[in-house]
Amino acid sequence: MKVLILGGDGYLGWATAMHLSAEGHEVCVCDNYLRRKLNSQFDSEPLFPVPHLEVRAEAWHRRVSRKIEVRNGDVTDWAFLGELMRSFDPAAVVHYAELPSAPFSMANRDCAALVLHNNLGTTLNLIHAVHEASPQAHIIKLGTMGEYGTPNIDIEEGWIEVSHKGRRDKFLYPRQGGSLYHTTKIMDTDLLWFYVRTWGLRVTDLMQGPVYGVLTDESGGEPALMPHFSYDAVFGTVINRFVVQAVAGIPLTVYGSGTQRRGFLNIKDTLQCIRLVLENPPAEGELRICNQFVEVFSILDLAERVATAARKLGIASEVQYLPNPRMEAERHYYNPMHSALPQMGLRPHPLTEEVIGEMIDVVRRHCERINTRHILPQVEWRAKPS
Ligand code: USQ
Repeated sequence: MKVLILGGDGYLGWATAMHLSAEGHEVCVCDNYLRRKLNSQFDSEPLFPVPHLEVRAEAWHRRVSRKIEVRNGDVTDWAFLGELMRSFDPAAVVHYAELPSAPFSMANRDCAALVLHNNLGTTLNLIHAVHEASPQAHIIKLGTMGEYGTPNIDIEEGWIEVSHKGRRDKFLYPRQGGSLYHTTKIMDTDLLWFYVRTWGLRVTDLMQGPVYGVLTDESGGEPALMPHFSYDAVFGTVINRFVVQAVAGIPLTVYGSGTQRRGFLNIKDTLQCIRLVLENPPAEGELRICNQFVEVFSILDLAERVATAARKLGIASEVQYLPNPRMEAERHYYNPMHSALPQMGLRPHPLTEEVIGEMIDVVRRHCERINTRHILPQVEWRAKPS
C-alpha cells in the first residue's frame, strides 16, 4: 500500500516508516522539523542526536534495500500538502504531524497558540487534501487516551449509547482533556467526525496512551535509525523519563501521590497497531475509534518497577514525590476498554523487568549526554503570568 506519514521525523514517525517499509508498503515521510527547532529553542535535546530524514532514509536503504521517500515541508502549508497528496496519491495517511506535549501547550500563550494553530491546522489541511486529491484514502489519526480524562464510569472505545427519556442514541464518548494539548486532540476528533458525516471520509482515530521504549526491530540499534528519545520535563513521557533519571542517579519524579493511572504501550506495539489498522481499514463514511494501550499502571507502580529493575542492575534508585505541577485527578476510577486492536491481532509487549533493563542498557550508553537541568518540571498548569 502507498502510505504517507506526516510528522515522519518524530519519536513514532520514523519508527513507523521503517516498520511499514519492512512489511512491504511503499512509504513517503514528510516533516518540517518543528519539533527539532523547539528542542533547540528550549535547549532540551533528545538523549542522542539522530540525523535528518534524508540521511535516515539512506541508512535504511543500505540496511534493507528498500526506499523511503522523503519530503520536507509543513502540513499547515496548504500548497505544500496539496501538491504532496496529488503527486504521491496515498492509499492511507498516518497523521503524526502534531505537537505532542501537554506541558509545552501549558507553558505560555505563544506555546498555546502554536499548539492550537499547528494541531488543528494540520488536521484541517489533511481532511481537505484527502477530500480533493485522494477521497478513498484512509486517514489514520493519532488521538490520545487523555481525550477522555478520568471519568467516574468505564471508558468505552470512542462511542457511548445514551438512553434519555425513553429514547436511545449513540454519541462520541464524552471528552474532557487535562491540558490544551489534549483539548486540541478532542477538537481534531470533532473535525474528523464532522467531515466523515459530511464527505464520507474513511477514518481511524487512535486514542493512544503514553508510549515508552527506544529499540524497535527495524532499527537494530543502528544510531542513524533510532527514534528521538526525549527525557526532559516538557517532551519526555513518564517511563522514558524514569529510566533516564535512574541511570543519572536522580530520584524518580513522581508528581503528586502517584496514584493517577494511565494506559501504556511499548513503541513496538504502536507500530503493530498502526500496521493493523492500515491493513484492516474502516468502511467509507466510518469514523472508527480504537483505544491504543496494552496495560494500565499507576505512576507510583511504574516508578517502583523502574527503581527495582535499576537496583537489580546495580544502580541505586529511589522515588521522590513532587508537588503535582498539573491539574489532574490523582485518586480516580479508571477502567478503559481496549478490545478493538487485540481483535485485529495485536500481540502486546508487556512492561517486564527485562524490557526496562534493555532500556537502561541503551540509556547507559549515552549517559554522558543526560542534562540534569531538564529533569524537574518547569511548567505549572496553575501558574500566574509573570
Ligand atoms: N508524570 C509524573 N512524573 C513525570 C512525568 C509525568 O508523575 O516525571 C505523570 C503525569 O502527571 C501524568 C502521567 O505521568 O499523570 C503521564 O504523563 P506523561 O508526560 O508521560 O504523558 P502525557 O503528558 O499525558 O502525554 C503523553 C504524550 C502525549 C500522549 C499522552 C497519552 O506526550 O502525546 O497523547 O501521553 S495520555 O496520557 O493517555 O493522554
